[in-house]
Amino acid sequence: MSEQIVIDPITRIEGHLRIECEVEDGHVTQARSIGTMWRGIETILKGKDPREAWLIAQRICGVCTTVHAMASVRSVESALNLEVPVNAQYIRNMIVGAHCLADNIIHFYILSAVDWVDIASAALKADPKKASALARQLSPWKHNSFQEFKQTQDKLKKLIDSGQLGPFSNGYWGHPAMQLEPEVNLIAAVHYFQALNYQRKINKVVTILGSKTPHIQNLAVGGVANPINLDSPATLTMERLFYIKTLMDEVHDFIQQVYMTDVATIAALYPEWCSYGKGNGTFLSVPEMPLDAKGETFAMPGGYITEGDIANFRPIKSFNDPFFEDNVKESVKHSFYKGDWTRHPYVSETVPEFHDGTGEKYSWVKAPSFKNEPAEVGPVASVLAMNAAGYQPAVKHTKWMLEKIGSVNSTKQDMGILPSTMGRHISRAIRAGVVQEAMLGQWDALINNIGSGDFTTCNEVHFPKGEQSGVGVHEAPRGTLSHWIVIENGKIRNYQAVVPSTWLAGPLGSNGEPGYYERCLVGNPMADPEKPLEVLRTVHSFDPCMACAVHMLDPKGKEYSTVKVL
Ligand code: NFE
Ligand code: MG
Repeated sequence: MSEQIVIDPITRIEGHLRIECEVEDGHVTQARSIGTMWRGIETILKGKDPREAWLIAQRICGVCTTVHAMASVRSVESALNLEVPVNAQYIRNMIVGAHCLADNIIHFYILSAVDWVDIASAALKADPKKASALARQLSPWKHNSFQEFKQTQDKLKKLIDSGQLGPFSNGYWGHPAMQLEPEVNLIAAVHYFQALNYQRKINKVVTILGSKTPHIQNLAVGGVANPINLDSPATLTMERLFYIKTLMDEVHDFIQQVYMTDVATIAALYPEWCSYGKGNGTFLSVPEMPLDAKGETFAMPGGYITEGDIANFRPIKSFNDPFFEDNVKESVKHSFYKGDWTRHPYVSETVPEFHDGTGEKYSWVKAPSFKNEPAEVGPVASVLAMNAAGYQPAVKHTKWMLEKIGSVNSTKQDMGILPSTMGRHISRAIRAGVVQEAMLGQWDALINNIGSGDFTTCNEVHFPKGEQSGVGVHEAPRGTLSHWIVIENGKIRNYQAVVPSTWLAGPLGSNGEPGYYERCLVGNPMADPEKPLEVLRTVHSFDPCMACAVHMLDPKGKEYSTVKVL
């Protein structure tokens, strides 16, 4: 017998997402992903000065706050063929890296670990002595002491006794799909609280370089607005740069000894989740952390993979690689926008037209495609591409994670597990290892370049008469982000953002192919349709951000649905 399940809203994500599933014999047979909110930022940008686009565009989201700023300045730079001083690239790259690590830490511990980790079991059943000993066996992390474990467990018990569970309210505690031993649950709970501290530390790097976060203030089309002056305290002094280095070093240990270790351990103990949630085998990522003024060499490679085989890797070589620029399209056949078209972003439009959702159009999210096919963007795509390119830090961290998983559950693992629900967490952790190394490399490069006497941080901008178009790409924490700008006589004529969560949360495409969440939910088990934990696992593995995906509120504040917190 088939049953329909509706989860609306999905919680522990950014924004408003509704998932509808058909369930038969304990498995999902069909799913629909529905973005229930529109914001219209692309429309606001029309007619503005391209130099201020990034300040508006980064308001698309307050989670991936820096990424739209980056993609936006890069789109204008691409349209104008404007070079960016290497100091500015290094400073931007450190912001990109630090933001990504903060985002990865928050996503795993705060937003998704509770899909796998039973907090009530950690509080009430775990032996803190055994848990601390196991944690020390798994990792050299210095904060795995018995005292730390005992204190955290006491704190959790107090929360439960008070009846006010705060962030742990309404979790699926005791759900049959929760499989971890109480001690492993306690390890993750201890690290949950530590994670709050480490995401703050790495976010300080973004704040110091960007002047504030969320929503940095230091970018400029053509570079950055941080003057480098070794004497003035108002600017990037050596003292500040060394403080940033200290913060990056502290977080370095947390990433490998805690985050990567915990993801590997939990992945090892849920092996079946390395086979649920697979996509169509098409992956798209772009290179990140440019190392030269033109954006032609990068610290981290990216590219396109088909048929799930890294032998089919086709690199995307530069910010202006026509292979990327020519092959991205968006369809609105199933989205709440006027018309029924599939267009390239330079000639695309965003004209809202709400339908009740019972017909062909059922979501505010558009459906992007690459070479006329949906593609998975995000950490799996990035990690596969970096391995395909033979990029050594990625090869090393991938090997480390796969071996760690194998050492916990005594199996031999290969990269085939990555495109899956659990594989997205594994890939995000691998990528975090790569990002933190690359970020430290950017710090060295900046110090060396300043040492050679180059203090330049911004190039001048001139807008020629006539029309220019450009794409700004960025490999954001949730995947490939691109901003597409058409400039006419110095003003924005068209602006389109094609965003990671648009690639993933989109509805059916123009040929009827399912969107990525829709595709990956099919086949998921469901032990108890009243408590659809397994659906949350797969949806959360993508780290949805609906503000990014749809970039409005009904101006009359009309109620579309009622909310029940799960
Ligand atoms: Ni609002 Fe985002 C990231 C972008 S969307 S979080 O990362 O771009 O997927
Ligand atoms: Mg868009």
